[in-house]
Parts: sequence; structure tokens; C-alpha cells
Amino acid sequence: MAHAYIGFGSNIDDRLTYITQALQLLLAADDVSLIKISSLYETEPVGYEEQGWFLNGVVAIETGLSVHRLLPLLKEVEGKVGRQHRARWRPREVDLDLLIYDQCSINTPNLTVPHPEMHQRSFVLIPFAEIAPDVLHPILGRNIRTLLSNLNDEKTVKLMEPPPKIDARI
Ligand code: PH2
Ligand code: MG
Ligand code: MG
Repeated sequence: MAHAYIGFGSNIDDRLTYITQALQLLLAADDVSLIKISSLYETEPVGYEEQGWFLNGVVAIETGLSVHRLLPLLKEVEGKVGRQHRARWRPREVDLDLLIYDQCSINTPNLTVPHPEMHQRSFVLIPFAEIAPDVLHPILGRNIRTLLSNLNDEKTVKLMEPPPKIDARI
């Protein structure tokens, strides 16, 4: 069994509903079980800035799926929740990004693991550090807590208040 960490985000319409549906579908899949879900954070958009704020978080799962099966599952869940195709970095109903899969390091045209930008983004590292501060980044050789404390990202990331209750069961 592998441990995988998936970042999720939404910045359109009812963000919480999209995220809840995506987590329910992911966790209902064969060979995927929940370890932990972070709190949700309201985050300022990074990259293309003329868009609404995101809700972001990170989920830790245990899975028997290989990376090459997990990735299509994430895309399938995004589609089922209703993600529309738009240009890169534009608003999205839901985005599921594979951040870390055990200590695997993979670099192919379709897939880069660990996620190439994860260590530069506070909207990823803050929720990640909340649930799994000791996980090592397979390439940088630092744990998530250290990556976060070394990070210089000015973008606002604030805990969602009041904390929503995400029911990850279907
Ligand atoms: N995702 C992006 C680009 N910018 N900004 C925030 N705050 N949260 C995101 O999830 C996000 C982003 C590309 O996937
Ligand atoms: Mg993304
Ligand atoms: Mg993505």
C-alpha cells in the first residue's frame, strides 16, 4: 500500500460542494482509503490573479493503486464533479493534484511527481503541514514542516471560519 497526498482546490460557485463531492468520489473508489483531511483554507489566487479566491486543502490517502492508475482516477473525479476545460490557471470547479506518492520521483510529459510547484506554494504547504509535517519531499530531502518554514510566499492563506464539516462518506 502506498501513501499519497492530494491537493484539492476550487474557486467557482459553491466551492465547498464541489470539494465535498470530489472527496466523496475519490474515497469511494476501489483501493482508496482515507488517512486524513486537512482543514479548508481561503487562499488568494496565485499566477493568474483576476479570479476568485480558492478553497484549498490536502488529503492523505492509502492506496493500492499505482501512480499510473491514481492519476486517471483524479481526472475522472474532476470530470464527474463537472470540471470544464479552460486555459491553464483559469478558474476551476475542482482541481485535484497529486503532490507526493510515497517516495516516488516521476518525470514524464504527462506526470511530474512530486508536484513541481508544491514547495513554492503556501496554499499547498500550510494544509499539508497541518496533516503530515514529517513527510519527506523525495527530491528536496526536506520534510513539509521545513519546506513551509523556508517558504517566502506573500499570498494570503487563512483558515476557513467557521470550519465546515466535510462528510467524506457518500
Ligand atoms: N491553483 C492553480 C493556480 N493558482 N491559487 C490558489 N490560491 N489555489 C490554487 O489551488 C491554485 C492557484 C493551478 O492549479
Ligand atoms: Mg493545481
Ligand atoms: Mg491540476
